Amino acid sequence: MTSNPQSIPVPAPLGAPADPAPAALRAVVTGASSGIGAATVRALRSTGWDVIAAARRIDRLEALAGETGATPMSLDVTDQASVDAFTAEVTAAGPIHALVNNAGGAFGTEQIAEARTEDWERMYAVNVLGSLRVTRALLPALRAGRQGSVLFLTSTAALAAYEGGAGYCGAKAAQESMARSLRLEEAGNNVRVIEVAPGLVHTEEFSLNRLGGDQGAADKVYQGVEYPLTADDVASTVAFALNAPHHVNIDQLVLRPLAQAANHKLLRGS
Ligand code: 8X3
Repeated sequence: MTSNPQSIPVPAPLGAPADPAPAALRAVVTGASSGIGAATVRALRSTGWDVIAAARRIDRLEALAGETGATPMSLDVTDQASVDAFTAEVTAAGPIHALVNNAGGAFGTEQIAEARTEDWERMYAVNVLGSLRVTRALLPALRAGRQGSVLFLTSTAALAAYEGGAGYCGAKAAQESMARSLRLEEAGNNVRVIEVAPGLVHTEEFSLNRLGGDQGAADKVYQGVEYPLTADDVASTVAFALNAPHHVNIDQLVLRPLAQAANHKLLRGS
C-alpha cells in the first residue's frame, strides 16, 4: 500500500527524533477579494495551506492578508499580461498544489431576445477565458508539485437552463466542460480536477453585479429565503474537497440551500 502525502501523519514513536514539519501546501485562489473567494482563502488558511489570494482589488486583498496571513497578489484573469506577470512571480517561489478558479460572475438577466452582447462577452471573458488563462499558465507548477488540484467554482446554472440565464448558464457549462476535459488530460500528471457547483449563495456582490448595481433588485433575489447558502458554506466545501486524500477526486459536488430543491423551485417565506 502506498502512503498518501495528504494523509493524517502517524505520530513518531516516543523517543524517536521528530521529523521536520512538512512544508505547507500552496494554493492560488482567484477572485479572492470578496464573497466565495475571500471565504475560501480563510477556509484554506485555517486548515494549514499557504494561500496566494489573487484579484484585481489589491486594497481588499491587503485587508484579507492582514486577517489571514495569505499572500495578496494583483491579478486580472482577463488580461494575459497580468496572468503572465502573476505566474512568473508565483512560480518563482516554488510549486503550486491547488488552483481555485473562482474569479467569475454573472452580468445581466435579459432573455436572449434582448441580450446585451457586451454582458455575454464579459461573462465569457472572466469565467471561461479567465479560467483557461490561469489554468494553462499554472499547470506546469501544479504538475511540479506532484499532487496538484484544479478546482472550478461553477454553479447549478451549469446544470440546467433558466429564462434570462442563457449567457451565465452557458459560461458555467463551458467551465464544467473544461473541468471534464482537464480531468482526462491531467490524471497522468497526478493533477486531479474538481468542480464545485453551488446554487443560491447570498454574497455581497454576486446579484449586485448581475443587476447593474441595483441594490433593491439584488435584495429581492434572496427575499423570503431564510437560509440561502453563504460564502462560508461554499468555502468549507471547497476546503473539504481539497483536503481529501489526494487519490480521492471529487469530480463534481453540487450544493444548494435546502430551500432550493431545484434551480426553478425556490421556497420563499412571506
Ligand atoms: C448562481 C446561481 O441560480 O443565480 O451561481 O444561477 S443562479
